[in-house]
Amino acid sequence: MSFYRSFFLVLITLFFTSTVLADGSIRADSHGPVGVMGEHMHKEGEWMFSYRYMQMEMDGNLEGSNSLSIDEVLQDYSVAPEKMSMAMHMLGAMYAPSNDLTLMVMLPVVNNEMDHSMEMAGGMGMMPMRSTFTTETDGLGDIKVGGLYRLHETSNSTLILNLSLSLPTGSIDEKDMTGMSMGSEVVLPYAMQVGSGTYDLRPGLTYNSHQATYSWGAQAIATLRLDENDNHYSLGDRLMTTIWYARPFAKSFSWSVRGAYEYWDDIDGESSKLSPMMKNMVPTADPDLRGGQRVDLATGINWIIPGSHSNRLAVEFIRSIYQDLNGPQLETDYSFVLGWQLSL
Ligand SMILES: [Cu+2]
Repeated sequence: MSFYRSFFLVLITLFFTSTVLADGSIRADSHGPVGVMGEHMHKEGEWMFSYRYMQMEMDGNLEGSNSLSIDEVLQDYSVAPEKMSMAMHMLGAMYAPSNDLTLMVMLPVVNNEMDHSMEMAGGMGMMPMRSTFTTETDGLGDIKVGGLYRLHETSNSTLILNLSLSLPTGSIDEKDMTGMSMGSEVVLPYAMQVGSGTYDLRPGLTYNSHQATYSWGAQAIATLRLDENDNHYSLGDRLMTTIWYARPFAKSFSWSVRGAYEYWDDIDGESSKLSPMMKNMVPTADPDLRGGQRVDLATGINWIIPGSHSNRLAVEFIRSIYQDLNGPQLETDYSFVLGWQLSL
């Protein structure tokens, strides 16, 4: 066999191999880690439906980056938040009317639970009395509608403009009994509400790069409150930035590592549904003790279910490694996200 002939055979083999790879095997890391949203686009005419379950666990109080014990919080307040668990079911749909534009809608259903310790002053010469109580809220959260616009593309990278609007569909009047409400239901502090009550603009940028053996991406999304809600406050603006690295393995899997930084402001205004005295009794009712910043590290796995290139399962575990909070404010320990995605 002549040199030219073998060279030609190798070229043809390479050509068909790369065609098969580009055509037949969609990589699991063609979508980012499941905790990142709006990070991939679709081809014209494609639909995607998704379900995500997200849970965040908060435990203990921080003032700045220093831990405060329950006893320390109770020196200044009669109620101290101890733990909070936030669960979210999120349904999503994506549709691409063209290769340059992907539309998306996200519908969250939220469940919040907060455990508190409470101290009531005892009578003359008596010890103060400690007790605990839990409040719970749930319901439809704020629906988000928006789009992803392709700003720039090369053979292995994409730059996306993210723009969505968060609608005030979630309630800001959620009530429950508290340890101090004498058996009646009262409107709960800010963190227990399931909605923001405001129209929020969410602009952002996402960059994706796909190489032969790995991929990486980065995203920054801001949440800007456009107005004041019916209870005369608006939650603080937020900035979320994240960067990730992913590698395919075992044909239909990929694993990822990700870092994230999030900053959020205090609340503007003060809820007209909370008694002004309440912020002296419990820190969660103080609009000036809601802001902070946090650094997270995450690791996850994406899996394309073999046999059907349109079905994906993914999981991501997120650990908070640094926080600086206007406190006393509850500290985030960890969260996780489970997701299922179906492309049509
Ligand atoms: Cu999608």
